[in-house]
Amino acid sequence: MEQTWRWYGPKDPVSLSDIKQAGATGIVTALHQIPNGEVWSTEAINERKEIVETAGLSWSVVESIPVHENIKTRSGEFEIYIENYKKSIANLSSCGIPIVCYNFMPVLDWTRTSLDFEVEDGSRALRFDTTAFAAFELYLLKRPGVENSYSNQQKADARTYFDKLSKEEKEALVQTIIAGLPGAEEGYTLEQFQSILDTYKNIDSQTLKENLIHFLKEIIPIASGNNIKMCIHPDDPPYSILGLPRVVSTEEDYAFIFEQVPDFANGITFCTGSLGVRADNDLVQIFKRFSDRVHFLHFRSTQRDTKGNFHEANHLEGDVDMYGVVKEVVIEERRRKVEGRTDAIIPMRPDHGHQMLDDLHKKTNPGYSGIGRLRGLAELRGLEMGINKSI
Ligand code: DNO
Repeated sequence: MEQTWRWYGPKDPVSLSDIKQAGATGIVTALHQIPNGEVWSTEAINERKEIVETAGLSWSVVESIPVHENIKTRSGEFEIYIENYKKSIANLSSCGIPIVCYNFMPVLDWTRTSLDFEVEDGSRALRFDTTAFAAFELYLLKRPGVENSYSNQQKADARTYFDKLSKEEKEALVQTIIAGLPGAEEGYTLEQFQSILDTYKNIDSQTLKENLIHFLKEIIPIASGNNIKMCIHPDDPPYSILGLPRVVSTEEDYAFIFEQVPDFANGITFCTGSLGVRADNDLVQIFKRFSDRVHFLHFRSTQRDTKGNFHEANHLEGDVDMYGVVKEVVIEERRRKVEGRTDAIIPMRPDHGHQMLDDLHKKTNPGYSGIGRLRGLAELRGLEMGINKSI
């Protein structure tokens, strides 16, 4: 695996020099300063590339070129945004950046209800709590139709939870959910949030799937012709929230996407933490079935219960069979080497990490503090070496 690290650009409190000391060689970054939907110019791409290369690192993966909401809903200026997306892909190709990660989650990118859940060892993790989320929708957002999304018991639990929250805690819950986690690009007020949810009123999962396939049919030939590998990130969490459809959560979802658009430029960001939240996702099986198309790896683990609640576990703990997945990666990389493929080494980044040690006293990007990810990378690197030497 190529050891990579997500970097949010020059304002990231974790510097390129820190990343080098963590032992990563590749950078995963995006031009967050460019508004969603606009073209990434070669000047802007080269400027970022030079910063990365001056530090002795290489820009391995773009995460992400965000997909404009109009493309997901196939409304407004979606045709222009698709053309702009194509131009960005061609520009990245001309600058020699080979892989582009993106997602197709409606309205919100990844979502949590708490950014500082204390785990047993005293470090802090990201958590998604379904009762807290229900309280947000029912009593703060007051989403029309929300009553149909929850049972009476769930509503009662959410009420009890909500009644105990202070004003500050309510505000923090709203901010955590809608103000945008790092990399999500968009942040909203409650009013804006409801009005953008309304744009999905007539979009069920069948329609969202069609919109995704339409986007891919436009984009993938351009990526393929430019030697760019596109890799879709799974939904996080991998089930419906806010009454919105989700179309990239399961093995069947992937099978459908690749059946519709078979080109190998149409690939996967294999995110163990997101996929691992569903007990019915067999990660080793999903990896084996689509291994050829895995262009990028996000490795982290989650600890779930039977109600959809989860928090982020240490990288080698929790519900993810990390040994099983890394073993399949090693096998896949060997297979690609034998075939002479130039993409035999798959970029992997340690995804998220607990806030711990000195980072507990710093202002960090939630999930993206330095030390927790350093621990994750070190463990994953050791796991890979052990597997490599023993099979
Ligand atoms: C969270 C990330 C997501 C992911 C995007 C991909 O930490 O994994 O923000 O980058 O969904 O487009």
